[in-house]
Amino acid sequence: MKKIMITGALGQIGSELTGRLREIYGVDNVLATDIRTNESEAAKGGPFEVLDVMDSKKMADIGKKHGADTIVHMAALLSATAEANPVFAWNLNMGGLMNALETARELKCQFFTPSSIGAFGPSTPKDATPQDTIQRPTTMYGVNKVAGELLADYYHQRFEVDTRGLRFPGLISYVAPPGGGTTDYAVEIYYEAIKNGRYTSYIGEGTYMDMMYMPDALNAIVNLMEADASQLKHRNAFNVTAMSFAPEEIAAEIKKHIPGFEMNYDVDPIRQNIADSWPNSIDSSAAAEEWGFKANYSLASMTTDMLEKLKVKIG
Ligand code: AKB
Repeated sequence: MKKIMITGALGQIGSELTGRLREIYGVDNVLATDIRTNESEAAKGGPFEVLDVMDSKKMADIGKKHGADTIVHMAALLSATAEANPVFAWNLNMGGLMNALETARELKCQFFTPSSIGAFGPSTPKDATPQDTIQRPTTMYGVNKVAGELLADYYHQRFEVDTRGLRFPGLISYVAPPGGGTTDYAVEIYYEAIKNGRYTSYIGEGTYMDMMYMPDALNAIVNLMEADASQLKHRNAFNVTAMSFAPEEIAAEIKKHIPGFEMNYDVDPIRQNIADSWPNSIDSSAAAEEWGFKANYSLASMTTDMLEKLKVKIG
C-alpha cells in the first residue's frame, strides 16, 4: 500500500485528489498538507499537517514521520497570479518544486507534479499541439512549468526518482474553486449561470483553450502513477485534454439547460494575452499510447453534471 504525502491539498485539485487517494489507498495512508487549514474534508477527514512548501526541513520531517513513499506536489501559483507577482511566483513555484523533489530523492519516493498547457507559447503549433514540440512560453507561469518539466526529468535521469507528470488543461469542478488561473472563467460561468442567469467573460469570443472535467483529471493522475514505468517514454509532461472550446460554446451549452442565460464580454487584456499565447487544442495521443489515457466527459456531459451538482450546492 502506498504512503502518500500531498502538498497544496486544499487547492482546486488537491481538495478532490486527497479524497480520491484516501478511497483507493486508505485514509491513514494519505497525508494532506497545505499552508492553510480549513474545515474541508481534505483537512479534517484524515491526517493533515500545515506545511509551507518553502520550508524544506519541515517537508522532509513530515514526510519521514508519515513514512511517505509517494509525494504528490500540487502547491503552486496559477498563471494570472504568477503574472501579477513574477518574482514571488518564481520563488514559490520553483523553490517548492525543488524542495519536494529533494524530499522525494532523500526518502526514495515516487513523485507526481502537474505541468500545464501554459508550458507552451506563441511559437508552439496551435492546433493538435504535439507532445514534443517548441516550448518558448511568454508567461512566468509557463517559464516555471517548462523548468519544472526539465527538473523532474533531471531528477529521474540523475537520481532515479520515479518522477511523473501531466500537462493539464483548464480543470473544471464544482467542489473547490480555482484561484488565479486564466481558464477559471470556465468554472465561474457555471456558478454565475445558477446564481444570476448571466456571466461576463474576461476571455473574448473565439478564444479556444483545452479543458477537462475534474473526475477525468483525477483518473489521469491515479492511472499515470500506477502505470508500468517500462512503458513510459515521456514521464513528466504528458499532454492530456478532454475538450477544447471558446467562451461562446460553453455559453451555448449552458443555454440548453438555462434558456434565459445571458453571456457578455469584458475582456481582461492580461488574461486574454495569456490565453492567446496558449494552444487552441493539444494532442494527447502519447498519453493514450503509453499508459491508456482516456477522458470520459465531453462539454455536453460535463455541463449536465456541473449544473446538477451546483444546483444542489448553491442553487
Ligand atoms: C491556469 O489557467 O493557470 C491553469 C492552467 C491551465 O494551468 N488552469
